[in-house]
Amino acid sequence: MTDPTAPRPSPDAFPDTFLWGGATAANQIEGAHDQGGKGVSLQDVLPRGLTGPRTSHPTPDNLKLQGIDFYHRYAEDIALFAEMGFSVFRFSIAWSRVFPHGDDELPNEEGLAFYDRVLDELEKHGIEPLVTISHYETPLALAEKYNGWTSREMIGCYERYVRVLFDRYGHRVKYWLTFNEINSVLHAPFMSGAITTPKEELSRQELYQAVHHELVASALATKIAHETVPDARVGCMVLALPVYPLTPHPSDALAAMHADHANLMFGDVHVRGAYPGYALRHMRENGIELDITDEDRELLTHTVDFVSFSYYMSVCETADPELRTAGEGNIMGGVPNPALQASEWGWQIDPTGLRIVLNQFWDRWQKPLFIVENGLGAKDELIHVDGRPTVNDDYRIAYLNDHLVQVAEAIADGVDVLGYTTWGCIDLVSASTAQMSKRYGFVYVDRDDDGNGTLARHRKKSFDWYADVIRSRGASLLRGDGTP
Ligand code: BGP
Repeated sequence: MTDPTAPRPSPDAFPDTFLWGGATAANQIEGAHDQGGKGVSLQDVLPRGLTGPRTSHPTPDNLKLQGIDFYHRYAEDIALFAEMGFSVFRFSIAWSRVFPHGDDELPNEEGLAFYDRVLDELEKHGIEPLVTISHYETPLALAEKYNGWTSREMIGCYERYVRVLFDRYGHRVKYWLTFNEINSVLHAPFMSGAITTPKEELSRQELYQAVHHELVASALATKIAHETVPDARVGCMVLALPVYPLTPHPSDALAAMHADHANLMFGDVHVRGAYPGYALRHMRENGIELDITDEDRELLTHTVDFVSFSYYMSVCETADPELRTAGEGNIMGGVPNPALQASEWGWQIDPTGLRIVLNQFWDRWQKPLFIVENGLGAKDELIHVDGRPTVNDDYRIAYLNDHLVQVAEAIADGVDVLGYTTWGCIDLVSASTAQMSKRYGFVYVDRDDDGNGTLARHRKKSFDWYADVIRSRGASLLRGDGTP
């Protein structure tokens, strides 16, 4: 919980220009997996997310095939976001809707037209789009043909895709994110990097070469945007994970630094335009020899305009192998923190960590920061109040409230924060477990883990709470002692 004795941020902590909203990803909401000329994405063969094996083809038990049917209900959903007062909505474009196989000769017009309609609707409500170009949904054909990002061929496929997006939507979309949680490829090579080689057989050499190809592709997208879309602002997107030493022992502090470096490298390359010394040393000492061309080096100098990130939890690290038990449900590894509580899915809740990471990123990069994912996955119970279906999700309100208080603290610390989009502003299919029951939304969607339900939308208690926060520009947030 927030420390009630801490100095208070100024009441004007959130500037007028602060963007308030929510975030989603195509594969977790759209459904319509075989409509509008869409090709198969790697999510279509992951019926259990990261918790089970992939299948050879899409199977009916995969909830993402129908998602929450945003493909047909986007207008209703966007109207609900507008009702809460969103000034920004983060969504991703499904690469396989635009290029069904990833390397088709021509883009799929029907797929492009769908996103025109989504943008029309956002424009109608005055909501700024924030578009993720690639969010864990690479066309499956590219994974199978090239072994995903291990192959340099992927850079060319991605380039053709982004050129089509900038050309089509550049005049309507200002904020672009190149890859969702780009650093997660180190831990989830198939979902994040479309790499079909099983994780245990994948060499460090291949993995880091894949990382390099993604970093070059990301820089290339930034370069193209800057050349062709004058108003575009391009950001990288990293999974932020503050790492604390498990004990005050210097060897634990060093272990924490190394774990931190593995993640920070991605932002360092995106912001500084070259690999940092500690990364070069890591590669040297692990026998990793990257194939880097002169052209790659030049491309990497095209750096991002801002840094965006997801934040759900912090972890601890230790040099003691006996204490190195992996955190439950946490794909990024690390050791659980004995001082923190965890969500029902084992993700440790640490609002202060958000302030810490905002300060760390700002001190390190001096680039505007955008929190593009944060939220609590929890089981909700649908009840009726005055005959209206709703959810009393005080636990979600408490989680978001405490994290936003820490954002205000960071802004008072002098950190430049562009905005905040809560993850899964409407219930959606979970990425890690592919469940519906791991809910994040302000809006309840009537669908269960077996795929049953009417897909009807219901406002939760947090819906009104968030509307108040936005309307009051954060003044309605409560501190740990219950005071505004
Ligand atoms: C991030 C992903 C999202 C999202 C979120 C919550 O890692 O970018 O796609 O799903 O985590 O995770 P989950 O859905 O597994 O609860």
